[in-house]
Amino acid sequence: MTTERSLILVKPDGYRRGLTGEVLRRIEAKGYTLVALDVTSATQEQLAAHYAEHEGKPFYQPLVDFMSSGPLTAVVVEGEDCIRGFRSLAGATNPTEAAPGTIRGDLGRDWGLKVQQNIVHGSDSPESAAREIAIWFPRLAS
Ligand code: RTP
Ligand code: MG
Repeated sequence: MTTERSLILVKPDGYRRGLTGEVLRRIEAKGYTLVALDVTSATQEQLAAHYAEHEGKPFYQPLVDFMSSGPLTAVVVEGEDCIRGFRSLAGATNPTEAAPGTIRGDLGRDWGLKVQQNIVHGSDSPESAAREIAIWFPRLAS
């Protein structure tokens, strides 16, 4: 077990629906520490860097448009195995398939749109976390 950091985004759907506090509550209730938090509007540069792995996929432009559609909250979380742990709290990417008890399973649903709007993002590996923290919180880059 290692103490590590993860980059979480409460996406614009979560912001619009007033679920930011609920997501933060679940993170804190799990025992993870909030290291940094910023309510912000993503720049095109941030989104291009953040979603570089998805460039060229059919959902890429709808995803960037969705992530540009309003404020989001970027959060750095710290804790033992919090990268895997938060992915577990978040649940499956598709909110219709996400298990009850997870953020996406309890709070997300399929709105029949061009891209899955699933409330949260969480880093998927230590390498992704370091890369994403540098995008959203340059002052914390390691
Ligand atoms: P995230 O990166 O946001 O934590 O989600 P993830 O790892 O579970 O999913 P990923 O495959 O990395 O996809 C990034 C985000 O793109 C949107 N997406 N929509 N077919 C679709 O409608 C579709 N596929 C992906 C979701 O918002 C997903 O979280
Ligand atoms: Mg991902």
